[in-house]
Amino acid sequence: MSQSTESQSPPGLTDHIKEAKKVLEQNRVGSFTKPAANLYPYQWSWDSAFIAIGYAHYAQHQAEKELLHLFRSQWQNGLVPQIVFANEVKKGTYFPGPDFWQTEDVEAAPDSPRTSGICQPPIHATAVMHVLKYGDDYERAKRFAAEIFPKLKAWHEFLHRERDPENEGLVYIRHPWGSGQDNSPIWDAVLQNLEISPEQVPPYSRKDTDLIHIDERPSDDDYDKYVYLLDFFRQRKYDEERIRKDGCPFLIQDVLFNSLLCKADRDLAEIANAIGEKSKPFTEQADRTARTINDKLWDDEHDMYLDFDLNEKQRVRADVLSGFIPMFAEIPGQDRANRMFNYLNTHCFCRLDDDCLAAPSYDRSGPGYSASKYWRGPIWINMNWMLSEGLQAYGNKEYVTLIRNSIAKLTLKNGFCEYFNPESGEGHGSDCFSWTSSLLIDIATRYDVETLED
Ligand code: 9WN
Repeated sequence: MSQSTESQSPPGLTDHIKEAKKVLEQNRVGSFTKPAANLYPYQWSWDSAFIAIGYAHYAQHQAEKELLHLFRSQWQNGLVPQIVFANEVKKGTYFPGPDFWQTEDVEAAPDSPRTSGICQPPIHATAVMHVLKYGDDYERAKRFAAEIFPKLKAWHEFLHRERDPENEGLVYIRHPWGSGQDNSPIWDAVLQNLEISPEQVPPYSRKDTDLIHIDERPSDDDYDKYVYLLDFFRQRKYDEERIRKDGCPFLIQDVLFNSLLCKADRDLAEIANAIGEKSKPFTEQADRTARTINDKLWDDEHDMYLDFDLNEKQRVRADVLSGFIPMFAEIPGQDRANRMFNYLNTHCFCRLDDDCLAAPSYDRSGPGYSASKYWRGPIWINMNWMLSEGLQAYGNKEYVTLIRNSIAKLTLKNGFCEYFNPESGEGHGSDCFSWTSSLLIDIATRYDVETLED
């Protein structure tokens, strides 16, 4: 049973979808798809979920393989690692590679392939739901859902058990990489307050700046802090309780991560219904997370949701696009959604009446905004994909169309880049980026989007 609402794509777009499929094919390594050929040569957790969302429309088996490959490396405690390394990739290609993470001494971690020791936002149940909805063989999709269900359940249980010590309904992340938005201004204050001396940073050498100009990537100072945190975890053998008790300096309840968990718990409830399992525990958990996000993370002064720093015991002021993502999980009521929309629909992000591209990752008037620097302004396709799905639920049709057309225009003009300059549309970071391609496929398949001729 396919519920795909295949739209009649305008000619330019049909070829463009073909190009997007080519990117995924080129980035595929056996059972998984790399985010990008050179910059990211392994399997990344949330990338694979976004990639499966595209595959669901035309290569259901590939979507299933992608997710099953990731969950094959799930830790025994339920953690789904941010990176699954591949034994075939030449050592030293990416930093930090498997030897740096040292997970071989951790009982819960798999021996081969090795993995990193943090995790990324839990959008996997949402991707599985996409396969159930849009895959062309529903019976097969149900068998796949039944196979992956216990693994998804263990993943969500890990997060609620290990990352929510006060049992509040909100989980924490302990590294900027855990948010998926590595270089976001959200982390500025926390990282600035983290004072470390050079001898506290183990020797390392960056690889990312061999490929991408440093101006677009995090600073060396930030990288030292990323590495310091990583070392803090590996010294404690990734034991969550020890990490907390020993005063982990980065403990954040992140809006994006928790919104995606809430959405994923709702999707897990739907998956449970489809395969005859109990759905109530997941619905209850999602309701609890939604309530706490509304009570604790909503900022009445700034009309958006903000992260909460557990060490400083306060919200972190950074007006980033992810502050609107609770709409993706339908967490805010209509009134809050309207207030967020009124802010989004200003020059700070992109105003419907201006001829702009929607939507930058950070308020244009925010301190340190940059149109080309990683997570500090550029347009990311995954964030806008989630935002457009969320806005649609609240009836902001025109803006949803603006976002979807921006995605089509940006990728048609500039290729399937990792991120885009919101002023010029120029592509940045890696080219041939997998989730940019897969989400274009999803949008162009499900909705009518315009071509470049405007
Ligand atoms: C670290 C792979 C990943 C994405 C993240 C993005 C970037 C890695 C890096 O690339 O992060 O995880 O080396 O900068 O920020 O969202 O999953 O595409």
